[in-house]
Amino acid sequence: MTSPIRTERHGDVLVIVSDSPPVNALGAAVRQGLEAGVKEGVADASITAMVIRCDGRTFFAGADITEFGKPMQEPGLPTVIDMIEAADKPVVAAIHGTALGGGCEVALGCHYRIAVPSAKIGTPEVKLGLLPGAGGTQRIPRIAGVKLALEMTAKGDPISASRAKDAGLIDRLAGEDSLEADAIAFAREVASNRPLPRASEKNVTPDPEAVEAFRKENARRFRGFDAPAANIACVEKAASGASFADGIAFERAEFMKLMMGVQSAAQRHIFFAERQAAKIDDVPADTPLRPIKKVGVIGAGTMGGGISMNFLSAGIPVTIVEMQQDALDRGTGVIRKNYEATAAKGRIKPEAVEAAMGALTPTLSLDDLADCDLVIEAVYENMDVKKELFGKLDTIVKKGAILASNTSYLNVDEIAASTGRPEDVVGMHFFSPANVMKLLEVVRGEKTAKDVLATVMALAKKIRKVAVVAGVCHGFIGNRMLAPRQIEAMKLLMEGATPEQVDKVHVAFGMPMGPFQMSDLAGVDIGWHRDPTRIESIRDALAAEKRWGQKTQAGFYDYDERRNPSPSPRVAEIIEEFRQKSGAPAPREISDEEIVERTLYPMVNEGALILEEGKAQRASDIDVVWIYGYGWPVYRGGPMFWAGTEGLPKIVAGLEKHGCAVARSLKDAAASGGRLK
Ligand code: T1G
Repeated sequence: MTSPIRTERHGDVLVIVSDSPPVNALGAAVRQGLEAGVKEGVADASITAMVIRCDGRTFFAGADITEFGKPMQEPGLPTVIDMIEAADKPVVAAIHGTALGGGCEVALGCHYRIAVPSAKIGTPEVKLGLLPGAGGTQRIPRIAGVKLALEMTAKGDPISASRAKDAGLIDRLAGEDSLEADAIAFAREVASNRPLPRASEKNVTPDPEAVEAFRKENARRFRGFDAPAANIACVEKAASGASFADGIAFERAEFMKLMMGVQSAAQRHIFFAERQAAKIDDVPADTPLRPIKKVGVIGAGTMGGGISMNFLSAGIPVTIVEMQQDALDRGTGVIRKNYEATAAKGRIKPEAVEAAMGALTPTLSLDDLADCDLVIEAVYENMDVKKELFGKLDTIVKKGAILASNTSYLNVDEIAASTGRPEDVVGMHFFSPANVMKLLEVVRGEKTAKDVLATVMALAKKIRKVAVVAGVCHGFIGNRMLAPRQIEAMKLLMEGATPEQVDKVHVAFGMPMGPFQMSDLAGVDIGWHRDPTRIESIRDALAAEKRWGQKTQAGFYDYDERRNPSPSPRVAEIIEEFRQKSGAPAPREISDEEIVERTLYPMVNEGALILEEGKAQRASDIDVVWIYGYGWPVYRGGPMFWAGTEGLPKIVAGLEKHGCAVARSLKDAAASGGRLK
């Protein structure tokens, strides 16, 4: 097999080139080729300097994550990097694209770094539950100081080439289209520099205050994660006066601990699961896409406004329709306010606000949607309303346009049947707030055309959503699994648990909030029959007293004017009244373990049923839904991955203990020692 690495001589400069699509990951062949290339340059007396660069879209984007968990083939990345740094001739890293993880570490092992202005460098290992394991935690602080090293390693976000240059991580900026030539010229310029600058030989300026401050200000963000603390500890070690060798030994030990841990396995699982979710097994990757140049959104409420923003922010014009002028004005006003708030935080430029608002066309007439390539309805969640609307759209919108419903539960096939073009109908279920939440459930109707699906999946990536294909069933994937969780949570109240106890267990598990906090946020009155005299559940009793959640400063909790929750004595009374009225047994002590078994295990069971019915393509898709739609802790890998780490036999036993009908596939997988696929 030919090596992905070749060497090219440019006079007295040897250029070592990696050509290993898709991202020049530093797999064994690349490492072996790099090592051979540098050795060639060192051994050749006619070579005065070397350049390392990559073909394709990016400089090395990191270690090859697919190799993790397998026996490591020599040479290891640290060995290659140390060899580069120890070379007695200058080695220049020529960076484009994203020099990430091990890629960043290779660059830092080089004596000099040159990058195109559009390049980014970073150490995102923490997002995989890891840390830079090839010297990054020791070299970055030696070059750029403790503060930036903490930001880069413990948060994992890449920085721009210009910021990297200001910090000394990049020595020079190249022309956007002349990287190789500029790198060769730069190599010639430094060829006779001695001593060669080696990051490992620099000292770190201690900054204990910065470390403590960083820990404090990120405590909430890092809650539950192992990797951030390990990254901080490695940078702290580098700044402790320890030798580079001791720092490396510490880094290696911390890296191995993380690599062997469940959290990193979970986060690596999600890394690949998210990319796998973008693939539809029976839709070829080269399916021609329908061009989407103009989008129509019907409904300018919270959802319609948020949905519109996704497209406006991606530079796609939106025509937004409402029935009444005041609702339309309110809706467009909220969109502007959201953009202005983002600009005020410096996250977008003021001119981006005007560009987005300039691409928004408000109207009261559906006829103005005639030339849209995609129309998304976000109107009242009622089947009759949606069927009537789609019937009208069928007569207005041009042929070939995609008609999408943002419904979160309803039958997309039934909606499609109200048009003469069911093949053009699809569900696009955004999660509130639609301009923030990354998940998009793409609901595939019986007749939805393959190019419609391919188009929507590609569009999702363009508007920076994580899309997962769901089949038509009540609640699709996410909300369908939410249902048994909420039902069991309500039953637990009848049996003696309190809302705050159930929520506390979920928050301790790593969820952003528990079932009752979520109800109060979304609205206790969502889906309520609105008849205060008809009280058939605890929820009805709350809704009847206008305890609709945060919006009425009372729901399962009481709220002060700043929406801070506190346990509600009135809710405790309501539960007690309801318990007595329904003749339920006296309340009992309920363990946290039982709360997990009763509320999380049924979600796994529902996920197994979803897979049995073919309403999700794969178990990992279900994990992606829950990570990006509901904030399931990524370090637990999603409900289905977590079930595997819990042990399927334990899940099945827990479900049976509480009288839950266990899905056949779950039972079989538990019995065979397999897993849900
Ligand atoms: N290893 C293996 N495959 C990778 C990969 C990697 N590092 N990065 C991407 N891929 C695959 C990906 O699965 C997909 O495959 C294809 O490349 C395109 O990716 C020792 C231990 C670089 C910003 O964490 O952030 O170095 O689906 O769809 O949107 O300290 O990929 O086509 O078959 O994401 O243009 C650290 C992870 C590793 C970077 C490009 N590095 N990658 O984004 O394309 S750990 C990372 C990314 C490490 C060292 C440590 C992104 C990207 P397929 P894509 P993209």
